[in-house]
Amino acid sequence: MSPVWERLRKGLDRTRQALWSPLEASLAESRTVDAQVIEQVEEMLLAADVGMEITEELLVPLRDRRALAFNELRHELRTKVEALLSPAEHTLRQPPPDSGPAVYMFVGVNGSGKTTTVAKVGRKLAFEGRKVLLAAADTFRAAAVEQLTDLARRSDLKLIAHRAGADPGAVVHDAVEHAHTQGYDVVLVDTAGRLQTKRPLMEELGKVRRVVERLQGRPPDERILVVDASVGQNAVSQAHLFHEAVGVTALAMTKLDGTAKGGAILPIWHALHIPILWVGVGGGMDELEHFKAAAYAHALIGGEHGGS
Ligand SMILES: Nc1nc2c(ncn2[C@@H]2O[C@H](COP(=O)(O)OP(=O)(O)OP(=O)(O)O)[C@@H](O)[C@H]2O)c(=O)[nH]1
Ligand SMILES: [Mg+2]
Repeated sequence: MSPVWERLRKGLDRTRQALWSPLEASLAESRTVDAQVIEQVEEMLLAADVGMEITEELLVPLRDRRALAFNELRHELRTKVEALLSPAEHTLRQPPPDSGPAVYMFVGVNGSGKTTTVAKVGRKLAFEGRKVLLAAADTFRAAAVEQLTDLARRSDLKLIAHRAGADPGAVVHDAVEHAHTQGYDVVLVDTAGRLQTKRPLMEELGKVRRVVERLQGRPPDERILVVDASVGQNAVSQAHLFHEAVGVTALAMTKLDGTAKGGAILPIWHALHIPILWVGVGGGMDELEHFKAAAYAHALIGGEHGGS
């Protein structure tokens, strides 16, 4: 059993339990699936925020099956979820050789997990042997700069920061130049997430993108939208908003551990077709996993590998 799957499974405990525990009573009586069980599965998938369209897509082929055992139902669902999501798997886009550092920009609404994810990703990449520089381009609050500074120090990562209130574009300018002269492989850019002042934020993000473009001759190699999984399908409107500003190229879904709505990844992928890089399964610095459709399907649907 893969440790990634284990950790993801633990992260999705709440979603999976909410999904299956109400069914246990009916299933104790009968091991084959009838229309009533399918109806219950439908309700549970909807409650996990899988959405009407995908729920139907998952269940329609199962409705007419005769004498379907519960384990087979799970197996079918798991296979289907995996098939739907495998095109969403993605690995970080690398710049061509000798074209300067890879720059990855993280955007998203307030509290979605940007700063934490930047630090987690920084650790992962450093662990893989890459020379990583963080850019504290959320200069909106002093606390934001302090938070990233603290996370960087604890993970032994280098950081470029200016004082609070400084121009985020200037921070990123310094960071990318520093990365060039000092031979860093990767620059991870943390940005502000306040939406109350929506227009200035979006302009600010557009400017950060342009600063990178000017220095590198190309925009940030990934513009990663960080989404709190517990917002469920609201993620779709968030994505449209940020897409306009920076052209989102990938997603990181955080806090899958803190929600019973972990099924939302399915309708989000279906609506946006933005690939998914990582899923966050806890606040700890190592609690970020590469998104793998098979691991996610197992974690969501359970069964095999040790039951629900
Ligand atoms: N349980 C859990 N908590 C997470 C995860 N990712 C982030 N958090 C927590 O979510 C909270 C907000 O995370 P931040 O990284 O500060 O979010 P942010 O998007 O930078 O927030 P702003 O800078 O205010 O916009 C923190 O308490 C994190 O520890 C996750 O995958 N699981
Ligand atoms: Mg932050």
